Amino acid sequence: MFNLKLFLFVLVLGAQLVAAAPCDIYASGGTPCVAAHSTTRALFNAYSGSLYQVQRGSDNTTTNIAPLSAGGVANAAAQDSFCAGTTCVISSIFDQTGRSNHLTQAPAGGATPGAGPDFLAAADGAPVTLNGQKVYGVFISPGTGYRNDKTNGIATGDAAEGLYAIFDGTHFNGGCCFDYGNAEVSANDTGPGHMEAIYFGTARAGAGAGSGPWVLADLEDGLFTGPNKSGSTASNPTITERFVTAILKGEPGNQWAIRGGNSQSGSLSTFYSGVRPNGYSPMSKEGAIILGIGGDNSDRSRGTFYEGVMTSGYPSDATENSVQANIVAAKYASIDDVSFVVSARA
Ligand SMILES: *[C@@H]1O[C@H](CO)[C@@H](O)[C@H](O)[C@H]1NC(C)=O
Ligand SMILES: *[C@@H]1O[C@H](CO)[C@@H](O)[C@H](O)[C@H]1NC(C)=O
Ligand SMILES: CC(=O)N[C@H]1CO[C@H](CO)[C@@H](O)[C@@H]1O
Repeated sequence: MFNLKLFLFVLVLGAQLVAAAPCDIYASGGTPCVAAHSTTRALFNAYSGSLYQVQRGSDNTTTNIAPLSAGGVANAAAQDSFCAGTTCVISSIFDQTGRSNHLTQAPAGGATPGAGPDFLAAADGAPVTLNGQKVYGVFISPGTGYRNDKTNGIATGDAAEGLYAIFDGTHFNGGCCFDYGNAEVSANDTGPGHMEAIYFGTARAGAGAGSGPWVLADLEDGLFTGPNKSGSTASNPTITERFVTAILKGEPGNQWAIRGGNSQSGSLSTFYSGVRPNGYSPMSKEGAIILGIGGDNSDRSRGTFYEGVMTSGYPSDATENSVQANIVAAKYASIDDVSFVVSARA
């Protein structure tokens, strides 16, 4: 008798054996990663360098956390050991592309004049599992932020780029702005079109359907679901998943898109694809990278980041769909689900 379950299992196993990591997939699609950030896993199959750095409170020393093997998940045990009996913060999130687009403590900006730099995330703030192995995400509470104002290869002006990020769909607020992506190099608001970053939360401007949270686009001077800033957008749903894959991309010719899906299963949906808001084409992207803050260092938001990339070129939907398949196969799960994961593997 034909065993459907066995057949699907072998199919999935086969897919995993040949599956490339997200940045291998983007490269195959002709839209290579120019920044790749994750505290949970390598985003290239061949990557075995440092993923992130932690600094401990007892003596202010640092250590770098690498994958357990090339292309693998982070060695969280190394963090636990280094941080035992003291506190630790995530001091750097390294760029895996070799372009040194690392994220470090964000300086004060136009929204926080005279303030010191932002806080760093508690290193143990967002434990989850990847295929049953514990790893840590980046837990952003208000006042926390990361930035790089001197990047290499990130889109500027109207140049094409794509982004994805995985967030905790249950950790958010309505403060501005839990973002990941392209922002001003001055940490000041320099006007419409100077940002192209993924936003996640319930800030009302440009809200989607329901009460949120939503995957929105922070294009500066507005969070957008599509061409318009205000009003509810039926195609941009309230996110209810524990892990959300959020996608934003833009290219010359007045074209951009927002997509999203459940990082644990299923495929991506396109929430918007079409023209830019009035006044946003051509774009004036500046090429800095932010995480957890707005382009002017607005830092009143909360959220959790697990991994994300920025590409050169406008990725095809098919490329992004393959990345989503890789994300699902990576098996993100909340720590509450660990007993399930372990027993399922036994
Ligand atoms: C760690 O660095 C901070 C900030 O520079 C300083 O205030 C603190 O005294 C240092 N702690 C130790 C144990 O060196
Ligand atoms: C940001 O704007 C403030 C206030 O306008 C200004 O003083 C500061 O020089 C600007 N910073 C940069 C890096 O341009
Ligand atoms: C209601 C509203 O403002 N709709 C506008 C949304 O954006 C498109 C494209 O710019 C306009 O044509 C609509 O009028």
